[in-house]
Amino acid sequence: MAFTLYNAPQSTCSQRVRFVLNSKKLPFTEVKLNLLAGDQLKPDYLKLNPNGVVPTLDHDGAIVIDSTVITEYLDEVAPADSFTPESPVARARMRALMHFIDEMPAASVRVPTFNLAFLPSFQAMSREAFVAMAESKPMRKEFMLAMGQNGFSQTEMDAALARLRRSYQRMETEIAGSGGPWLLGQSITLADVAAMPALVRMADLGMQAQWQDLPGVTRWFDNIRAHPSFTPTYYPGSLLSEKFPHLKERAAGR
Ligand SMILES: N[C@@H](CCC(=O)N[C@@H](CS)C(=O)NCC(=O)O)C(=O)O
Repeated sequence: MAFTLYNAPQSTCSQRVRFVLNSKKLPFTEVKLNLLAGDQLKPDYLKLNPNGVVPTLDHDGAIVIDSTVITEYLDEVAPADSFTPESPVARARMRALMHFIDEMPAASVRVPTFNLAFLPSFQAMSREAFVAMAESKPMRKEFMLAMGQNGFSQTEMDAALARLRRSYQRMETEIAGSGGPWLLGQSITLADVAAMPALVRMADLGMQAQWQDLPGVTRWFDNIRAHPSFTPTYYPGSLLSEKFPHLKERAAGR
């Protein structure tokens, strides 16, 4: 089986797929796209992924897109060390959680990410170049135009942070209900992998304190960072604070 992963080191969606590939010890060729330079919008890439986003998996010539779909696909074609529970009911719970995670924390984390990390790059562009870039994005045009070159408003930031906070609370409830330490109980599943990058991103943005009163989530976060696949997934250059030093200063409260 030959795998090529089109992705970006710092992309949260890509990190989910790298985690599963690494866990299953599936060798893969990594093609790194520069998202700020617009590699994901080039015609050849759009033929693979018409959404103009990463990740995209090429498995022996078969193209699979969307990170949650890719992780489920990998668990099907390489079922050893499964990330999917046995029973249909537990599988349904896992998939429902994955949908929740995509709609809530994974979507909401884009607001602080763009405001705190990417905005200076967009502010350096001319108005015309910014609008042209936004309009060329198949899925994120309105998101980019809503952010604009002044960034999301405080009201929009607060709303995103409130949605993230409710996501951590939901995780706490799931962990308590399943007995933990993972979302669905004793075994790590694709739902944990789906949630991982949003929390890593928020910690990288200096906002880990937002779940410090939630013991289940705090332990979950320690556990996923201690997982053997974490370090190969978050290889050097995978955190935004490595690329944007102003985030480190912010996280340090300077
Ligand atoms: N639902 C998609 C979302 C993919 C996505 O939003 N990818 C981001 C990086 S995490 C991206 O490529 N953004 C490029 C852009 O906004 O132009 C998935 O999970 O694969």
